[in-house]
Amino acid sequence: MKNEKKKFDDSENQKQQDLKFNKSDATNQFMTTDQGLKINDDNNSLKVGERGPSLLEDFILREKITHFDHERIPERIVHARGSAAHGYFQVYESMEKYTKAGFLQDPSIKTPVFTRFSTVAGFRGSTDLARDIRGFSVKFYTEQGNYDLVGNNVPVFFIQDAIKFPDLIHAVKPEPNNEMPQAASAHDTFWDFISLMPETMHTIMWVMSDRAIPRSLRMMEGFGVHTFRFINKKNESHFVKFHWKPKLGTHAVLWDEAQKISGKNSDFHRQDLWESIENGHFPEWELGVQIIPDADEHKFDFDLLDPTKLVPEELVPVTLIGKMVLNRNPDNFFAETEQVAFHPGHIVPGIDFTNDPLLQGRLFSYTDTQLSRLGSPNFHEIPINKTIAPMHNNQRDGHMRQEINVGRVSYHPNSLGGGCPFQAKIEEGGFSSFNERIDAQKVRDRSESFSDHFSQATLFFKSQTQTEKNHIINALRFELGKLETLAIQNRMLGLLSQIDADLANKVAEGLGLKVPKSPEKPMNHGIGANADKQKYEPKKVTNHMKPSDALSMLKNKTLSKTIATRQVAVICSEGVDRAAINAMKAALDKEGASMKIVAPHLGTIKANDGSEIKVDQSFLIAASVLFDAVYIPGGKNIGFLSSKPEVIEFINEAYKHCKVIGADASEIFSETNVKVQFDIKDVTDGIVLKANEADKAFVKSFIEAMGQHRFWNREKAL
Ligand code: HDD
Repeated sequence: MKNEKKKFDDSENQKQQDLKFNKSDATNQFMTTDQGLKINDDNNSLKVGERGPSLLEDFILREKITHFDHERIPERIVHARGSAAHGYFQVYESMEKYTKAGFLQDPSIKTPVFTRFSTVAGFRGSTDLARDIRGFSVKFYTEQGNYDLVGNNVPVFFIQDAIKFPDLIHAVKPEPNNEMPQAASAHDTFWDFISLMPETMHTIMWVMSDRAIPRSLRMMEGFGVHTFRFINKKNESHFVKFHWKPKLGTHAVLWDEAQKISGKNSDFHRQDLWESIENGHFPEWELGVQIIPDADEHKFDFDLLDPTKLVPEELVPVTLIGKMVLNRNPDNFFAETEQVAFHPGHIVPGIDFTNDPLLQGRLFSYTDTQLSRLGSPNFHEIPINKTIAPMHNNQRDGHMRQEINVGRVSYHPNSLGGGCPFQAKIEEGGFSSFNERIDAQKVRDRSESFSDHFSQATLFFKSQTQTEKNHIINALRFELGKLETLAIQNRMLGLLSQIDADLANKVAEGLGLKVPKSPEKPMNHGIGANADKQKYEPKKVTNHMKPSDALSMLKNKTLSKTIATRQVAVICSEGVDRAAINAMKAALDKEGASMKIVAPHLGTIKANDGSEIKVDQSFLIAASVLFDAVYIPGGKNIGFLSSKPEVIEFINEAYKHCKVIGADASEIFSETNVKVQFDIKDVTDGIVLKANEADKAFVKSFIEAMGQHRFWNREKAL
């Protein structure tokens, strides 16, 4: 049996080989039917005469149309909209002290991964920029079998028990009578459910924050959410929380921007991921772990098994243990991104579950959903899902079975097959569940340690900067403002008042309502009919948690000053200063950022030195929301551009969204909302002006300002 174990010296290549085996490339090939028959005419069906009816006999037509009719499979019930890429994971140093997981031992091994990002609520064709949690699923093709880390870009979840998942999803999906709204939580059914389930409050704070509208999939954190276990060779267990930290920092857009991007380019995130990989800017994340000794399980004010809670990084620091690089786009969206099947139950020795009741329910749901989506228990044979580890068992047959199992033995134990396939001892890599002792009564209940629904919601809100708080308040004003039912708005205000009085008052002000003096007690709805109501009374356990900088995107700016892969719109017309464009381009290239020439028409424009400049986008196509910064070079074009309504709108919008705007001449702003401060050294408002033609510091100041990303002082106080 030992001979069976293949050696994977370079396992990244191994997965690529596996996929290649199934790849089809039609270059220089004849067109054939599915049976390999060469096709002579793919443009006309078989008819009785040129103008006559088609013949049933036309097996070529029937085969083609039949296949077409069955091209669609059911989309994922949640996380239907997704984008994915291949890459690898590499551990920095052996984690053997904590886990025996093979892929976490050897820094020289690159484990192939396939990573899929998604939104939760929208259909497969919905916009990327919906306000929503993002899925962050990583399939590690390890030599011990597939390991899937199926997480989100938010470290907590709405509900505590999987039995409420169908309710949550029914509530957030488009309403069933009229299938509206698409990919949006701003409607009555969602907030009806939320307002009756106080346990959702912590996650609601995250979803109302800018985390729910990322600038790029490459600029999001990821979280395993649940507490898992690491198990080492000595069978010792440690609790572990997983984090993905993006090298480009965590960034978001504004809600006004998100809505406009959805109209201008609903594939904004998908395209951004695709193009950055095509251009060789491979997105990278570091894998972080918070490790908690088993003995400390009950040391916290919250329950480690409660998925609505996070472990503040200030209490247990995140240790970075490896990196993931995404360096290859899929060849075929359907075959890979659509057919990939993740499952939190795909684990390897060295990693194990905890009794988090949400995780326990997930362990059932994912295989079940693949059966209806991919249509067969053989979904593991689809190339993207296939393990690179040797795979042998006695499972047989089923729809679309690919494997041809030889021999007469398909049972265990057997003597006719020499006892094969063998069971593996633990030392041989056999999986064995952590033997946690459990001694309890069978109950349909929840632990009292799960009943603090507000402390961490408050912690999150309090940890934000004023700008971020304002965005949360406005998000709630938007979402609740769209509701038709006053009672739901009032219930929500009641719940918000338990999180933070200022938050509740400001949201109420925006809704033209008052925070109720004695909020309705929603837990009377969200518990079992015979439950002890006293026990379920939501508690606010602690106020002693200090604000956590790690929870704020603006305070927690590790490595985020980079402007790599950021896009600058360069607004031009005839007579533009070529040298100015060249200088900016050289500086941006050096930083890994890029520019697009935006002009009144496509084709080319003539620069001041008579040379031709290729236009990337016309004013009709471009919009400031699709860029990170704007630059208006000098030359004869300034006079023409400064009165153009499209240019004024472009600049005003970039200004409103607090983006960096650079210009060679202040006249460009004459008709815009931009307030130019004439102290050119001062770029605290993100407006960077060239002092004169010889101003060498200008480009540098522009790049530095871009590193600050947004200038929030332009936003008005609420
Ligand atoms: Fe789930 C898909 C993440 C709770 C049931 N889930 C899905 C995906 C992600 C998550 C990222 C998309 C996978 C992909 O890209 O194909 N889900 C989570 C997280 C949860 C969570 C982080 C809580 C911590 N999920 C959850 C519960 C249930 C499900 C409680 C059911 C009881 N999730 C599913 C599913 C999906 C799914 C219905 C839909 C498509 C799929 O699995 O393959 O089984």
